[in-house]
Amino acid sequence: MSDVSSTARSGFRERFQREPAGAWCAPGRVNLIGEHTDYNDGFVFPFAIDRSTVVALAPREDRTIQITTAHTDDIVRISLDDVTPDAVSGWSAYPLGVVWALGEFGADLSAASGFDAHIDSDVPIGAGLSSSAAIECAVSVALTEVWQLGLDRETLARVGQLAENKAVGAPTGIMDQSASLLGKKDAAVFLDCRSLDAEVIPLGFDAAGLVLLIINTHVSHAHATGGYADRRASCERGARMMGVQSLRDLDVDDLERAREVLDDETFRRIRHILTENQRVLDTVRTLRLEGPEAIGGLLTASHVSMRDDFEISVPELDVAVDTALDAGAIGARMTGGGFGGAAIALVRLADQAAVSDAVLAAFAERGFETPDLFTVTAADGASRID
Ligand code: GAF
Repeated sequence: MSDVSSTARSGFRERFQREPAGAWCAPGRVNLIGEHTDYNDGFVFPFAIDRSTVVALAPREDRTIQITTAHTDDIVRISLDDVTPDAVSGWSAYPLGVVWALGEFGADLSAASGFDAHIDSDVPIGAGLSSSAAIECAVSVALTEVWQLGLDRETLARVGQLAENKAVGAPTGIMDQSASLLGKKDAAVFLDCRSLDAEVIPLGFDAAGLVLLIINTHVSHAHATGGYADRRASCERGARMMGVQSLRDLDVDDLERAREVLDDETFRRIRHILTENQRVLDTVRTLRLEGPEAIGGLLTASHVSMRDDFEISVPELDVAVDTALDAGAIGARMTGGGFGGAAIALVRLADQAAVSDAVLAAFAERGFETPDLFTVTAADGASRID
């Protein structure tokens, strides 16, 4: 993090030939459990990770916005008066989408200054660790302070989600931005996506001698296209056919009726959501009562449900999960929207090397691209960096 913090500032100086007014950071997230439940008004249990996006920013005297990133030589320049979802594209849709969305949430930008901003990040892109939410949240906390908007974090999560839905075009839920904004060190965020009530729950991994291993398969995924939107549509269709406003209005006791009312595919999609909501509740309860060693089976059951019922896994994720479990992980699952990205494995520190070696060997044996393996810890949410 400290590296990105200093490279974001030095990148700003190089690109804009002046000092930034400040730097703001927002973490990526890993979802421990509760997948595709957020846009169904359900429960999720993600945590902010120790990998962040940093935006170094300074206001301007005029209404021009200039944004650069460490990942390209582009400089995107636009007037504050011209920022709409249709006017933005590519990587700049994330920060500029936030500018537009702040206005949609009541921020009065009629007298706001333009700004120069430089973005740097050590959240891996395309790994299912929410590099996009990290950009949105870093920009929204920066502009909230610089423009003195006084918006709370729940609103900023909605701002990021709106930017993603309308400017980027991905029909995603509220989980990623909530984790990035509300995360706390060594804890996960238990979020009710209907009420947006959030509770921070200590994980206790370190004290239990556990680590959370990320296995980035490098299989790329994009939520603005294909499978993600298709799964969301299935859930909405299932809710309509069951006569409820959202799948949150159902629980596992409704599965028998769902089996009668729904076609087989829609039934399996809905079974994933209803059982996943229950697994989130069970994970939170188990963590509290028995500690993190006891949640492994729930993580693995979540993977099986995503593989067989929701059908959003890919062979690389299945091999990562199965191999990690065979090599001693106490639980493992794909994380994020699916169709690629990363798996997580909850592993005893003493087994970390054996699990990593086994996964690398299994990927090599099948001719899969070599995965990246690294651990993450739960970190604080978005903030200004002093
Ligand atoms: C992606 C989305 F952005 C989230 O809103 C969530 O739906 C997740 O996929 C699946 O749980 O990260």
